[in-house]
Amino acid sequence: MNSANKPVSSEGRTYHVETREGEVANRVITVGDAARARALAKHLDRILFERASHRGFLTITGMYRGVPVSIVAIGMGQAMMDFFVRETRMVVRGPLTIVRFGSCGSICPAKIGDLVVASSAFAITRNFAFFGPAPSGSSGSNNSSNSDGGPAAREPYLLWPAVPSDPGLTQAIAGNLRQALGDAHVYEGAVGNADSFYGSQGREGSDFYDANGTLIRRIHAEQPDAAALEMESHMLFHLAHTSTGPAGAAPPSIRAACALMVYADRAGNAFIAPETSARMVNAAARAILDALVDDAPTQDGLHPSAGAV
Ligand code: R1P
Ligand code: URA
Repeated sequence: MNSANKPVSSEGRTYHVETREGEVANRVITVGDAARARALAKHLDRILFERASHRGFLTITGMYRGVPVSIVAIGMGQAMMDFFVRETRMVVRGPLTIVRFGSCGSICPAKIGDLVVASSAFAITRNFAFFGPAPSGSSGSNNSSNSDGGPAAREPYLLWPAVPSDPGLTQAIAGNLRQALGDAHVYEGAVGNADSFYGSQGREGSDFYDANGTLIRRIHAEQPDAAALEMESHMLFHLAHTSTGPAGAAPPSIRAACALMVYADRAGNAFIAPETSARMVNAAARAILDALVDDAPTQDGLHPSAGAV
């Protein structure tokens, strides 16, 4: 992207995440919620930089075992992951390693309190053409299959091919988590990145026509190793897979992995209690931080001004 396409402030900060060169480390853990970011940051030896942006991003940069690490809370959904990855890529020189530490609903034997490490991630998107209204001049209608909308309109949801995580980083994270939590509590599999918590994750309700009663069955049929559903991992893996910059670096310039705490057991309606999720973050924090600093062959481009918190 040429600089005209990079919206930055007069201070050189990206428009949405609000970081600039020297403030973000080459090793990053990204989470959904700011409280999780702060809980992880308690495991750092030292905090060098912190900024909450006007668009809901929180970046905390510090040192872990003598290595710079950033923790970035991004909120929810593919668009926020896209902002975060692209704007972070703009301000970090050299290779970038990103680990998502999120939460998910389990569609495998993993139970609330277990973790799922993503071997790959695929996208699940609502197929708007299916729901209509049909293009003018055709006879399709709302709340039924829009049969005039072409082949893509026949399914209410589109399942996109899985993109693998970085294998070395993924194995390092899975190995560390098994040591920390026990083999029985760590699962590996494909993660479905849905564009909604509701319709495209197969949650049925009567307020909207979602046509999703058989969606989870279809996911298992088309992606047999599917283990969990959430909302950001495929965008992360896709952008890592397509990363080319910065200039001079051999693509892909981003390596990515993802570990997810099971918050919902989709075989039933159970959802995690807040005290259990806080315990899980603390139990998994060092496993993930250690994998990130041990495994990633990245350079550290932190600028001394990052010390000015
Ligand atoms: C939905 O409740 C959110 O939780 C999951 C989903 O991906 C979505 O962002 O992850 P986080 O806990 O990391 O936000
Ligand atoms: N996050 C999701 O996206 N889905 C769940 O079921 C739980 C957490």
